[in-house]
Amino acid sequence: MTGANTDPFARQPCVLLTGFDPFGGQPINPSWQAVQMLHGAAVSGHRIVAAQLPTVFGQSVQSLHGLLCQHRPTLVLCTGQAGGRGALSLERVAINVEDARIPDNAGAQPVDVPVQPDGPAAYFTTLPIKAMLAALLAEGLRAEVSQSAGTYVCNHVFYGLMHLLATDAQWRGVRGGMVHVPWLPQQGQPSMPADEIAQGLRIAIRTALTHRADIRLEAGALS
Ligand code: PCA
Repeated sequence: MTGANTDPFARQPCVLLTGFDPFGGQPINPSWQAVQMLHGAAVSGHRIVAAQLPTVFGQSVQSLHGLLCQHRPTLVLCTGQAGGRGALSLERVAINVEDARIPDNAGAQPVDVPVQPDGPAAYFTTLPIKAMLAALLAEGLRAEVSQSAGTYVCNHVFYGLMHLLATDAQWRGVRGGMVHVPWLPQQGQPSMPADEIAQGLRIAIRTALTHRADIRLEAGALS
């Protein structure tokens, strides 16, 4: 007997973890380098499925939709490179705008257009970002809550993900979010090694799986 039904992992709930292909003239994308390291890993009873999205408006969300249908994850974490940031950035909000400073990998450069013409202005992540932040800092990793995922392909994918999860009943209860990661050391400074990024993503996922509601951090609790 062969096929997916005999796969011992087939019935195990899964987490979909995406990274992007390189863009903007860079030879590598740290998000993809890191998520690959977690492919197949078991975290809190879930199997991690890592997948690459193209840095292309439109196609990236179509690809993500296909992955949702194929793997039917209980949690989705999209990751992308944010050059210039020195910490793992837990994104709070996806906004309904595309405003590209550089063309995407297919040459498109939308300016001031909505991701979804009939969609709300923004979606909040449904992941417990404060609990994730506290766990990352407790393990000695650099992390922060970010109030903007930008207006390029990462925000487009984050918004597209949250719109799918919010509007299609088949994804009821599926939670989603986005983490921006720093450059790798060979790309410039500030940076974070790929294995450290992967370790942080594993902690972030474990915390998200074990916290349905977020925690409240008092002012100064983490400083
Ligand atoms: N970062 C880009 C898109 C792909 C990626 O890795 C962004 O922040 O929008």
